[in-house]
Amino acid sequence: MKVDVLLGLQWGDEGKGKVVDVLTPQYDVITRFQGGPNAGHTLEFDNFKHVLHNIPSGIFHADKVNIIGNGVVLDPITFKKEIDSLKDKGFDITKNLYISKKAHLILPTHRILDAASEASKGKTKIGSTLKGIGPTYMDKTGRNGLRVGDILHDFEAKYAALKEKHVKMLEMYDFEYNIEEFEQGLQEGIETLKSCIIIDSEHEINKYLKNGKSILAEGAQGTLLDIDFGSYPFVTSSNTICAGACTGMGVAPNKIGEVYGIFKAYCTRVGSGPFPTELFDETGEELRKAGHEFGATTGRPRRCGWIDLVALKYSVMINGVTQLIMTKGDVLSGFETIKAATAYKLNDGTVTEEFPFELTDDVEPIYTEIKGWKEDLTGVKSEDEFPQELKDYIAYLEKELEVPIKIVSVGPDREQTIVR
Ligand code: 2SA
Ligand code: GDP
Ligand code: MG
Repeated sequence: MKVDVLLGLQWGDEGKGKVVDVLTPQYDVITRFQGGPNAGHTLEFDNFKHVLHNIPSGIFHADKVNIIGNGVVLDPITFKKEIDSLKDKGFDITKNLYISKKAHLILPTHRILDAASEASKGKTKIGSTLKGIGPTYMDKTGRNGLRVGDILHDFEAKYAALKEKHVKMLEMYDFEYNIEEFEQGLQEGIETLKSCIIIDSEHEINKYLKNGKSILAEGAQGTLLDIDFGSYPFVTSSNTICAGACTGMGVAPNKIGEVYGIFKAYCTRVGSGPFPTELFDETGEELRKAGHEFGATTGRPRRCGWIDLVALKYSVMINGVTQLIMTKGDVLSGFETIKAATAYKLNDGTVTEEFPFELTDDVEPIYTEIKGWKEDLTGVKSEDEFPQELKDYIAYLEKELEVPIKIVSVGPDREQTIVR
C-alpha cells in the first residue's frame, strides 16, 4: 500500500481540513507530518464546526487511526486545550489518536523567543502565528530540542536545562516577558500528553502499509510557505511539500501514491511577505467578506487576491501533483470578470512564467481575464449543474496546470463537495 498526500498549493488555508475529512472514509489511517498549532484546519458537518490545530482532520471518524508524525511540533499546552475542547463537544479522541515519540516539543520559552524575534524585526517581521514554531524547529535542526519521548523520563531536568539556554538567548532582545505566564498549563499539558498513546510512529506507519492499510497524509500551511521553496524568508519553518511527508513520517519516496494538490479558486495569504496578485481595492475586500477570510488560528484578516498560475504551476511541479482539488469556487459567484496571473513582470522589466528566486513586492502580475458566473454554487449537487462559465474556468485551469481537477468544493460543509 502507499501513502496518499494532500497538501496546499498556495499560502495555506486552501480548505485542507475540510477535504481531508471528506476523504477520510476511503482510508484507514490519517496522519500529520509537519507544522504544529500554527495550523488551523476547519471542518463543518451536521451543523457542527470545529477548528483543528495539531490533530489530524480524520479525527471525527471514530473508526480511523489518526497519527501525529515525527515531523510535527507539538505544544503540550495548546494540545491539552485542543483535547479538552473536543471533549467538551462530546468527542473523546484519545483512543484513536497516536503520537510519535520523535515529534518535537514546543516549550513556553520557544513561544517567548518567537515573540521576541518578531518584535525585534519591526516592519520586516514574518507575521508568525507566535506559536513558537520557528524556535522549535531551530532547536530541532540545532540538535537541542526535546521530543515527545523525552516526557517519559526526567522531563523536568531536561526542560530546566533548555529553558536556561533560552533565557540566555532572550537576553539579546530588548523584550519584556513573564515566564510564569507562558508556562501556565505546562504541567497539565505534559500529563495529558503522557496519558495519550505515544508510539514509534515510523515503525507503525510502515507496518500499516505492509498490512494493506491505506494512509492519507495531511499537509499544513502551503507550498509557498515551504522552508526551501516558499517565498523565503516569509515562510514557515518546515517542509510543507510532498517530500516533507517522507521525512515527517518515515516513509520512503517510493511509498508515496496519489498527491492531491488543493487550491482556492482565488488566492489568500496571512502574515507578511510578497503576494503578487494581492488586491488592495474593493474587490479584495469583497473576496475577504464573501470567503470569510480570517485566520483560523489567530483571527487575523487574510490578504486576498486573484489566482496565481505562475505560483500554482511551480507548486504542482515541486509536489508532483497527480490530482487537483479546487475549493471556494462559490466565493467567486457574482464577479463579472475573474483574473488569473499567467506571468510576472520583474522589477528589471523581464517577463517570466517561472516562480523567481526572489519574489519582491514590486513583481507585477500579467493577467488573463475570464468571464465570471452569477449563479450561487452552494446548493449545487453535481457537475451538470455548474454554470457554463465555471466549467470553462475549470477547463482553463486544467489546461494550464496539466493536471485534472477531481474535486470541486462549493461550501465549507462536508456535503458541499463535488467529485468529478
Ligand atoms: P509560523 O507561525 O512561524 O509558522 O509563521 C510563519 C509564516 O507562516 C504563515 N502561517 C500560516 N499561513 C496560513 N495559515 C496558517 N494557519 C492559520 C489559519 C493562520 C492564522 O489556518 O488561518 O490563523 O493566522 C498559517 N500558519 C502559519 C504565517 O502567517 C507566517 O507568514
Ligand atoms: P486549511 O488550513 O487549509 O484547512 O483551511 P482553513 O480551515 O484555515 O480555511 C479554509 C476556510 O474556508 C474554512 O473556514 C473552511 O470552512 C472554508 N471552506 C473550505 N472549503 C470551502 C468552500 O469550498 N467554500 C467556502 N465558501 N468555504 C470553504
Ligand atoms: Mg488554515
